[in-house]
Amino acid sequence: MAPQIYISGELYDKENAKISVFDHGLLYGDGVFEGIRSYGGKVFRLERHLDRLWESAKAIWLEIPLTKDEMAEAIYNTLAVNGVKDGYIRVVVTRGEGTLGLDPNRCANPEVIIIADRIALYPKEYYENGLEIITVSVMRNHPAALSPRIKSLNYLNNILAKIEGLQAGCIEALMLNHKGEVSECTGDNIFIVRRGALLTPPNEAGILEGITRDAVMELARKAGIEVRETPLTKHDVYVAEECFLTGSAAEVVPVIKVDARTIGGGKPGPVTRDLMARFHELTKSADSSNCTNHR
Ligand code: PXG
Repeated sequence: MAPQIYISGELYDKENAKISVFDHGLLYGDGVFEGIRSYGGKVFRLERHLDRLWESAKAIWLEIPLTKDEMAEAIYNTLAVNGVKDGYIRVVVTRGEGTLGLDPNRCANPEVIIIADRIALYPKEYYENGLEIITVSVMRNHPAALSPRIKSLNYLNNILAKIEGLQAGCIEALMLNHKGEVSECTGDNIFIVRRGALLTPPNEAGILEGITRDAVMELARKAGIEVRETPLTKHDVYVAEECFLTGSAAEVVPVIKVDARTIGGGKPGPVTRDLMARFHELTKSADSSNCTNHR
């Protein structure tokens, strides 16, 4: 059976899953999204993802035409119909079909799209040997222009950074904020280990408040590791004992080189490996405070 895509209350075969070329999501990047994981048929931290989606929508004056419960049900249905247990869920809410011109008031009905797909992971060797990343010249969006906390359909800032990283042979790229501080990568948050403590940039550094980031901070605290959200410079990263990235797609992935500097021993370090294992356990656990299961 062809993949079934949810669009505003109906399921369509992939070939017929289409929205208008007058949708402001396409014309202006006017909309919001979430990238979510499911493990063993359970959606990882669904409530947190829905909260963030609703917060992103609120920030752009977009009213999502469903309740959070209805959205959760639509997500679980889409997973079930597609027989996806371990997969990737993309939820998109666009401003909807309108007219040419920016005015969102011309868009009567936001469109809700849910795609449940298999997950394309990074190659296994990245988890075993670690990634090399570089700092790119593209600066993270200035929070006063477009807050990085909004997961909007305007991802050009990150795409330009990703291109620069790819051109240098790196699949992830580190972005600095308008103050020259470390913010995050194009689709992942960054952590370092310094004198045994786990450090990551705070919200004020202009980051997306990652749900994997939150989970990893919780796991670290439970394991007795000191965790601090604190501004970081490139220098802090270069001299770190360890470095890793977190994100729904990547989960926890070690970094062993930044701007051609070897981090720590040039191999995934003990804290990183411990947190990777703990995160893996968390995704397998049936804990309902961890994963919300509506079935
Ligand atoms: N920063 C940015 C800019 C992101 O886009 C993260 C950090 C990590 O957040 P989470 O909540 O995932 O831990 C992201 C996440 C996709 C895709 O399909 C993008 C993300 C996650 C999953 C899929 O492009 N971005």
